[in-house]
Amino acid sequence: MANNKTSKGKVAPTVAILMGSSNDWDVMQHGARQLKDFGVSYDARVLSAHRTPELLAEYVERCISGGTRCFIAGAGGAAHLAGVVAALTTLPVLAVPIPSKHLGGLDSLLSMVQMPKGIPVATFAIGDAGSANAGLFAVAMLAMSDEKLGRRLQAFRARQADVVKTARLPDLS
Ligand code: RP5
Repeated sequence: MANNKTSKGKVAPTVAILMGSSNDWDVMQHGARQLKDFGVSYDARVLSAHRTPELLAEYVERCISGGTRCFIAGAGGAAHLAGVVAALTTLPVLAVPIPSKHLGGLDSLLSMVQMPKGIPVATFAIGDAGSANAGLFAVAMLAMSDEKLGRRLQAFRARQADVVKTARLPDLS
């Protein structure tokens, strides 16, 4: 698992992926996978807004001073991790609601998407798709100032279009 390791050995990752529990990794790995596939350096790390608030603040500060461009934060339940990170930085914070045991992640989604006016977090879909899309959105933001990355993103989209164009449905028997 890519936990607590900075890919490509940089001082600060281009994208910092945070999650409230190691149990969130099953979902959060999908965003990490997108970043890895696009060659974007990332650091995936377990830090909790309520269990380790000081460590979280220290880490966010290290990322900011090291040149990190955005944060992806995944959490479940009363999911305040993304909001707390956003309170500590003006860098973009992308929020991934983790499916929860009792409410299926609706609690996580509402906790993230209902941030009070003034401290935004960009909230994605619950679960794997949201995590992957947060990774792809981070790539899209970075591609605004990186032509090569932009071309790779366009090629990725073209491959998806090809799958649809060549889709064949089975005949009825
Ligand atoms: C949050 O509480 C985590 O993001 C996790 O999704 C949820 C449950 O945590 P665990 O009990 O699985 O560690 O802090």
